[in-house]
Amino acid sequence: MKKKIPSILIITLLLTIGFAVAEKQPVIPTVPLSTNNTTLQIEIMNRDFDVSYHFFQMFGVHAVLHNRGLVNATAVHWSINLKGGLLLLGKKASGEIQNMFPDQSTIVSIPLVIGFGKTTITVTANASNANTTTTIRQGKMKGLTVLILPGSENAMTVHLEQITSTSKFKSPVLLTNAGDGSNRLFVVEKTGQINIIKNGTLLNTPFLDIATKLVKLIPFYDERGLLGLAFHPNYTINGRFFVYYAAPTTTQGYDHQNVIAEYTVSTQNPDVADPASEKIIMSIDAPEFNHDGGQLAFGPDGMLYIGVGDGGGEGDQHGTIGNGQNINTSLGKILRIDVDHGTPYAIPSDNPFVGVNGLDEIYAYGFRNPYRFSFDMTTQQLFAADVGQDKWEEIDLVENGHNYGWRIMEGNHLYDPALAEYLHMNLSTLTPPIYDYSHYVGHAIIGGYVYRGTLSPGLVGKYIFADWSDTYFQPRGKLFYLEETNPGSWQPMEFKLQNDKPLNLYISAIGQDESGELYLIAEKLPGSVLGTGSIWHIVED
Ligand SMILES: [Ca+2]
Repeated sequence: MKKKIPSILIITLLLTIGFAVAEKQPVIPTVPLSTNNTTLQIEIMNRDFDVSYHFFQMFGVHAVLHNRGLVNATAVHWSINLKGGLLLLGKKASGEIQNMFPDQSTIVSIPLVIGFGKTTITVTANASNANTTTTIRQGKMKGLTVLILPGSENAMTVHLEQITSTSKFKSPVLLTNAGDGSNRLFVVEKTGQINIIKNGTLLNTPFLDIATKLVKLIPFYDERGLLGLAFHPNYTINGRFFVYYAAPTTTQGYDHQNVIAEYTVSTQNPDVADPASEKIIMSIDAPEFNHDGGQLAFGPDGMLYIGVGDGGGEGDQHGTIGNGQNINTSLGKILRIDVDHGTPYAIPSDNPFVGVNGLDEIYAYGFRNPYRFSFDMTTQQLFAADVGQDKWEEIDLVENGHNYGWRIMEGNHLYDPALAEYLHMNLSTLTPPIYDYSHYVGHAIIGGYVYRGTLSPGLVGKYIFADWSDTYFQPRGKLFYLEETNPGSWQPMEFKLQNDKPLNLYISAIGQDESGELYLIAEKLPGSVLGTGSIWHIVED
């Protein structure tokens, strides 16, 4: 080394050895953190102010190493290599971390990359007590920045075909069907409208507009509004359907109430509902504006399932034990009711808390914000996506009476283990997610569906889901799938997209039509000020 300028020397040194930043205090886990066989997990991610607040981490290439095993990983050797494109600076970096605690995340980087064009990023890590793990992703270099392109290595490729490209939806949150053979798509806008797309055309008159019943929404970002719609399994005969929306409340100390209401279709026109037919089924006071859940779905048992958030704020701090673990509140639950009996409903006799302490409506508990869930049309399994707090997003296979852990757990990770102690609860009684991913990958999981359509045979049996965006400030939604490669073993993949183009959209939902085809519901800007919402058919390449 004969460099005479010290700063050049430092930069050269950094580029050669890279650096690693520990981001998390060690915790001692008492439950398995992961079903992964390997201990080390690598995620290559986009960095920006939103994640790091470190200006210089906007540049370069960054990966998070995660120790998902139950023991310390020692002598963790890592390397990052870039190949391809016009690369002027920052080809590789490597380093060693002496010790990684279970559940510890550490960011490793090539701090400065200067280049243009597509590049292949290979990150490898091994430890004295863990096998070599490699993750490969494609990136696009634009001078000082490197954008990670969609798609895991060896992932399937899909393309998106826009439906009614001229229409601009305001905060679309849901797309569903009536199951009546009409093949109409029902698109719900958070602002209170249910629209119909019939034979590819958006009808001028909404099916239903309940804007006047809603709380006043915050224009730029709100989690409240019209969030849920489900048609009765015998809709063709009885014309009944159900909605979930945020209405004002008069209860002291609460922000709004989430209302589950029944409507019926007009007797004259199948494309409009009868606005005067409303029957309130249930009202749930919510203390904060956020974490509203909102999914409604009829199960294969004919019961109505309802996703209710934990009441909002952050960290589930309402009440002495929060709401997720409080079996005497609807908040933080998936409820199950029988809307064909009773007034206004009956309780299915096999709900877990019938005849014992606990709210009879509860089907499963320990959720933070089960914003979207669905039943597999074939296996009838209930897949729920629970939006996480600050670190982990999760997918749960929901079963009668199970406890999914929030706020003791966030994904597979301890969040408030003291609460388990306080409740004298053994952590082994909690049901872990089938998959979780960190906030380095995305910020809010958007639950989807198991594909059971016919136009994309390669997608059959895969659970297709999304993430809203990996940053609040840019529309960087991602589309994923989860495949059960062996019983109980779920393999996650991010879809590759045709032409390698990032979506440049915030994803707000996945929708399903009568034949099992799936749709992406997304917007360019969150909020209801501008109508930037669009709908895309997801098609295998
Ligand atoms: Ca009870």
